[in-house]
Amino acid sequence: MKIALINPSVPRSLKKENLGLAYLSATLQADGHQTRIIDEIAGDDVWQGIDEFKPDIAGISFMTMYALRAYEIADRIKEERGLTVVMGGAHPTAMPDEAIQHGDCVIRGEAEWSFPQAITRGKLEGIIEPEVPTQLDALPDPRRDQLNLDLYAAAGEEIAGFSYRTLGIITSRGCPFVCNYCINSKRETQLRFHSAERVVEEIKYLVDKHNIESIAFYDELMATDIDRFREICDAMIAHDLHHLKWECQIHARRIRPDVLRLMKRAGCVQITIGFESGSQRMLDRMVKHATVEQNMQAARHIHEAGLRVRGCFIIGTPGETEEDVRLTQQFIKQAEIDFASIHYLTPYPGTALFDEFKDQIMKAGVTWDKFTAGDPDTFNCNENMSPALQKRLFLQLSARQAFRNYSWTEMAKRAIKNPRHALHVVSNMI
Ligand code: B12
Ligand code: SF4
Repeated sequence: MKIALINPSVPRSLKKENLGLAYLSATLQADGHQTRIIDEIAGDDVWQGIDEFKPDIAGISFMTMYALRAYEIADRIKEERGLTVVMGGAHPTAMPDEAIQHGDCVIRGEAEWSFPQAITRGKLEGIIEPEVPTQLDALPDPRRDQLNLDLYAAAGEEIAGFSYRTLGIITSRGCPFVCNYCINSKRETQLRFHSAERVVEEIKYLVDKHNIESIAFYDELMATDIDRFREICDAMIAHDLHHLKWECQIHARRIRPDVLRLMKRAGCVQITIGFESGSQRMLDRMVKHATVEQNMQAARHIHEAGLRVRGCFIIGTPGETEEDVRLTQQFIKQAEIDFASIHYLTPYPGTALFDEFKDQIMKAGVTWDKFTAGDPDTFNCNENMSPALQKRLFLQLSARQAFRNYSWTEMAKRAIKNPRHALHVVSNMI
């Protein structure tokens, strides 16, 4: 069979490669199918791609913010080309009954084994529960060569004022924590890992073929298995890959000074932590399983190891007040966060938070394209602060951080790209 794997794009798409499709392509090909990734984010035209490749099946991948575009593509493919349409990714997994209205089949969760199996059984219809891969190393190497990786590498990543040619890698799947705004609050799958050997092979491929200067670990959380994480760091040093600059996401409770020192030797420059709030009441409401003190201590240890701290913070948690936001601001200052990313709380489908507000969200008639975590009007879960107040607090926090977060050149680039937003930020600083 010929299968087109489609990655839709929307105006707010980030230029980051969809590795899920590259993984799927690999197992489909191993089963004897022909595949092509049609990637709108990389500038591919879906209709031209379909006309050239002439697939039997169109697979579409999307998270919530891409759902409207994905449905538009799916409806047109069914109407005009009459192909079998299969959908997967975070949004169809969370909202299968909605997605199935636009296609023949939804495969929920990780579909490397289930997609080819469903084709073999001739059963590409309805909602399919996946057979989740248990051994990640048993999966063939993702078909990165079907993605325009040079374009993605060139889009780069800015760390500490420098922009590096960067590509991503996934070394593990799953997370042991259950934060209520994250899909792991409802996910039942186990934590699984690629071996350090496999990770190093993939990194070497990206260095040799795409000349990367930096690697982005797309894992939900690194260092969940400290021994394996040490093995990865040791292997990067042993294979001379520690010239790569990298950052990764770690939970505050998994920060250990000895591991931080090893990470620095292996090329790590920055660690991202979802601190989320400076108020213990809010951390408990989010089910963060961390205390403000643990968060503060994690930041201290990271700085002591000579690494930078990127902190993620959320505004708009149910019950949050202006005083809680002030505590967050105080935390950012006291912990000397090097780069603060501020987001509005967004109840993504597939999370415990979404379930809590589901009826109101559906009644409010929100549109999925707003689910970017950058829009205070998406849906307000907070009873104490209006969207307008949240926006003001968001801009104040962001503006105070701007000079720490970005180099002058990066700020100038951003101001040229979006002058109205720049003016807005500056006016909030005054
Ligand atoms: C890496 C990652 C990113 C990366 C790269 C994204 C990318 N291009 O793939 C970056 C950092 C850029 C990113 C950004 C965002 N992300 Co993100 N991200 C992840 C993360 C941690 C891992 C994704 C991943 O690579 N998994 C491994 C691969 C193998 O799995 P996969 O991509 O899901 O693909 C598998 C299945 O989904 C399925 N599948 C996928 N496509 C298809 C298609 C078909 C036809 C079939 C049958 C199956 C199928 O099979 C694949 C193979 O197993 C997930 C968490 C998670 N567990 O999914 C969040 C996650 C996907 N992200 C999320 C969000 C919200 C975002 C942002 C909107 C938030 C933000 N502001 O930061 C932005 C938006 C980016 C943009 N503007 O384009 C949410 C999505 C929730 C939702 N309902 O939409 C998740 C689930 C995290 C969460 N909050 O719980 N993200
Ligand atoms: S620690 Fe991160 S990945 Fe894990 S449940 Fe919380 S938000 Fe999700």
